[in-house]
Amino acid sequence: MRALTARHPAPAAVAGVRETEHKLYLLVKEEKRYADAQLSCQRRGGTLSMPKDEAANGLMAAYIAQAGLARVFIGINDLEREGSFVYSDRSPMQTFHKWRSGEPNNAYDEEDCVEMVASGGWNDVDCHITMHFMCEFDKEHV
Ligand SMILES: [Ca+2]
Ligand SMILES: [Ca+2]
Repeated sequence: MRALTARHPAPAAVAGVRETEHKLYLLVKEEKRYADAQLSCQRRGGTLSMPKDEAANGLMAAYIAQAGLARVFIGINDLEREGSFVYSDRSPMQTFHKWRSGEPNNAYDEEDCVEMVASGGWNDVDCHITMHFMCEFDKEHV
């Protein structure tokens, strides 16, 4: 049922789907904390979206902007080791990044999760705030 869930998500909860040759992206318009957002993506058979290159980052940013949203959780965090950011598949961040000016700043020593704003920039934020989020799915797995 994973494929069905990913390709035919509940209309009220989502704002369409974007796809590339290898991936599907799904913006979920439910406000959740980071951990609950990741669980929600996993239950659908995916993970929080991981912008690993310019193309993926641009696609995600356009999707957020077109949905009229200001920010969403994406699949990057430094929960395990402060300042050591990893993607939600646990792979370490490589050279590509889109941190906004002055970020990541780990404000109040409490920012271990990451949001993407509609311009495509990244900011570390508190994991316990709630916001919309974006999942991604490998096509070979859906
Ligand atoms: Ca941090
Ligand atoms: Ca920050």
